[in-house]
Amino acid sequence: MKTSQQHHRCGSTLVQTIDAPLPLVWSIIRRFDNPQAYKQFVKTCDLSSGDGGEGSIREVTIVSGLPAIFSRERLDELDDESHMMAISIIGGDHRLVNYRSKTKAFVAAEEDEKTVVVESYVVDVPEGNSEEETTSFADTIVGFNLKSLAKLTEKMVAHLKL
Ligand code: A8S
Repeated sequence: MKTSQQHHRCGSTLVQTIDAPLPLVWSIIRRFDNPQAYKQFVKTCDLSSGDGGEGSIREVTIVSGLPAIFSRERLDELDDESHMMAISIIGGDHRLVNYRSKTKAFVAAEEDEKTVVVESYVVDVPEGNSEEETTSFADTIVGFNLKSLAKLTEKMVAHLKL
């Protein structure tokens, strides 16, 4: 008898310190309906279910040059008290199958005006790929997104201070 297929999973955690206050950074992160505010690989985003709260589903299209055209994603949790959101990727023409992420924002220790964002994810390792290939691909995208979130919110702070 054939052994049941092993569900190979992998994941990692990325940390970004941002020179902007938590309420501002969180106000950008929490907009499940507007990831293109800082995610540069997102071309368009439309909600196909919900109003941006828990349980909402978004249909994301990806800029050209990447190995994917679209992604369907669900907002599993949105907690404005603990500044945490959890998202699942539930469809699309890409290889990040069963991708789930958790993003949490904190006030930096002893730095009231700084924010630390911690993003973790787990995902299936696709047939024919190694764990290392899978995490390095996802880490690159998540890392870009966090850098771009930092750049945007730091620029907003600079403008607010003018
Ligand atoms: C996020 C995280 C990731 C998004 C990946 C990892 C993705 O949007 C891109 C390319 C892909 O091949 C997969 O927080 C997918 O958005 C940029 C379309 C899901």
